[in-house]
Amino acid sequence: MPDESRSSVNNLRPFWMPFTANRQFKAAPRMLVSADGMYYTTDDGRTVLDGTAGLWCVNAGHGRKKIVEAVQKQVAILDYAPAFQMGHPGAFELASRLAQLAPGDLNSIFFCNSGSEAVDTAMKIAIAYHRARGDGTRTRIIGRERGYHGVGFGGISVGGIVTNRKFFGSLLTGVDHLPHTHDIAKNAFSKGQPEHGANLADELEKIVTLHDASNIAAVIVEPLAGSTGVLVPPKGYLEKIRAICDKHGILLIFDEVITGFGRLGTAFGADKFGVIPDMMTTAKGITNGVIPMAAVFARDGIYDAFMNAPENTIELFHGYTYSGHPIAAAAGIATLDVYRDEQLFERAAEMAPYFENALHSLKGTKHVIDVRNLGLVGGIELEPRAGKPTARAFETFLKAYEAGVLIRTTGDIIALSPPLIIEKHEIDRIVETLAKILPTVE
Ligand code: PXG
Repeated sequence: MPDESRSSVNNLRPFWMPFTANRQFKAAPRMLVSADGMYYTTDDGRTVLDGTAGLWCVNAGHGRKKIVEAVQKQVAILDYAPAFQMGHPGAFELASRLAQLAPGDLNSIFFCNSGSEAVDTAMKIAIAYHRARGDGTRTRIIGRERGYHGVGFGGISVGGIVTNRKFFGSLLTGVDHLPHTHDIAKNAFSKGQPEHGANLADELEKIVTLHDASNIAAVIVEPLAGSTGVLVPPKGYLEKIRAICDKHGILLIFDEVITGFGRLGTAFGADKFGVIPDMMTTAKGITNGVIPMAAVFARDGIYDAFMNAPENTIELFHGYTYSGHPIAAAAGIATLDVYRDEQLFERAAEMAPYFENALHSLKGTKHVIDVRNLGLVGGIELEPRAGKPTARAFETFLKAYEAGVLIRTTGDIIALSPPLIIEKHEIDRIVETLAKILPTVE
């Protein structure tokens, strides 16, 4: 068998890598072996500036001592406690801390292990909530084109990415989709929220007319769509969605897996946009990416609706072996401490204008057809290479990595989401690297 490995100890064949061009990667691996602060180190000893906070999760930067120590301490004290019919203090403490951080009365926290699980959980809670109130025909869930809600069957069904859906059969029934809000013709090079597109929220009224409100449980949207290329909500759009949901008794779920924990310069996207949903799904930054964890936040009225069942009965038949895992809970508490002590959400807000100006300096650079941003999220859209969509962006990603800067690409869009500790000179380095590379890409 040919040796597919660059490293003498590892054969690269057995690991079926997620969302990866496996053969391309294994032919020329990009291997990260350590990380500290804003930087990764590769197996060939190079330093790479992390322009993406891992996968949008390492909001406080890498190797944070307080989080590392909390995990080390917890694993030695209580490695695991059953999640069903038993408890441990860490999960209650973290839930209380999260409830304090959340806007409005999003005070009930259901722990999961990934954003995908959080989405499934929120969808199930929405349907079961209506049923618990005697409104059992409300089962439909409305997502959005270009939405990303993870890869469970629930998430891909309400999500709007064709490649994530088309290989997987009939998906979940009873879903529908709002149109996406991306409109370069009207909104190209918008700084912050674009002017045009609030009217797209009116499409929800049409969907309600089609199915009737009595059949609709919830609407789920990312307040800012991350994975499909940084789609910032048009001014007034989320407010309209909220109003239409209220009018028809439909729950509004914000998928805050990316926008939660400071990414937009506030604790949650809900805070940034001043629109409070009925549930929020979160993950990633909840533990700074250190240990897998996710959480669904539900408003008081949702939790309370389940608490009318006879005592001693389980109110919600749902949960995971690792819901509120002790080590994840310890990581979560330490992470919230770091965010608070270093005022990282505020820091993100302070750094956002510099980030915005730096990114928009790429207007006029070869291939760039749009730049958009909010908080510490940036999207740079490239004109696709004729007949070869995604190739140009992927080549840019490879060249940036060679030049020591980690970016993400989705389709022909470069997505930037650096740790919230990023310094101005590091923002400059990312932008200068792109300015240098893009003209060299075919
Ligand atoms: N909802 C949203 C809004 C997400 O962004 C998920 C759910 C699913 O989370 P899990 O933990 O199941 O992966 C996500 C995940 C990227 C990228 O580069 C984005 C995600 C994951 C990996 C890569 O755009 N988002």
